[in-house]
Amino acid sequence: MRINVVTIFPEYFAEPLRTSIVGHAATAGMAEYRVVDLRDYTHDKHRTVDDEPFGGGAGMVMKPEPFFEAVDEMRPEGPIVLLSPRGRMFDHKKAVQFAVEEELTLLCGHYKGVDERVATGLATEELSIGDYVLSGGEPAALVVIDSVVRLLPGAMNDHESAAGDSFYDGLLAPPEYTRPAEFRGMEVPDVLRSGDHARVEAWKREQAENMTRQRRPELWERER
Ligand code: JA5
Repeated sequence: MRINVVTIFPEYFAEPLRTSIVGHAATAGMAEYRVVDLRDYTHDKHRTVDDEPFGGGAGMVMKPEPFFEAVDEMRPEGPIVLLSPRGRMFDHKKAVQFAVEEELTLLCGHYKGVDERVATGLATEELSIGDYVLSGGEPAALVVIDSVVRLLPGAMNDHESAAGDSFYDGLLAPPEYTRPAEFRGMEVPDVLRSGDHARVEAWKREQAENMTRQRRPELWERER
């Protein structure tokens, strides 16, 4: 899968895209990242990407032309996503949709926002990763990349495997423990050390259900 990113901070992506599962996917040829500098698609000496808003108001707005020219040159197939707090909420279902695409393009805004014509005339969808303000779309783009790339076939080894993740079957994952069996007075539940596989699986299921009901009632209702 090819993932394109348009940003005024290409360096923001360098280390994350070389690290962990996302980095391994590229090394192993399952993912290819193309990060382009929005300023390379400007035509003035100062490489200007923003301008004053029509109708006045504080702050600057990102100009449409560099985004359109960057995407024109990439000729991408598949979804073109503008990361924006106004977008529909990104979730695991959307990550699965993206993971079966051949190509995904992510547009990162900055300043007060992006000219609306980027949202309506260039992006195929607008997505948010949560109800909080970011200074730009870059952290959100990395979140989308991570959640999508780890789903690509072969991206994860058996230890990391996507099966059993929170959200894999719509429930939060049950608690996990490793050695030591007792640590600072806190004990690992006996059932997990019983060696009784059926009891262990029943306990995990029950824990996942209780955890989901208590912490994420809206997920629990969706599941039923
Ligand atoms: C802010 C100018 O989904 C959370 C997000 C917040 C935020 C995003 S995505 N983009 C921007 C932005 O601020 O471009």
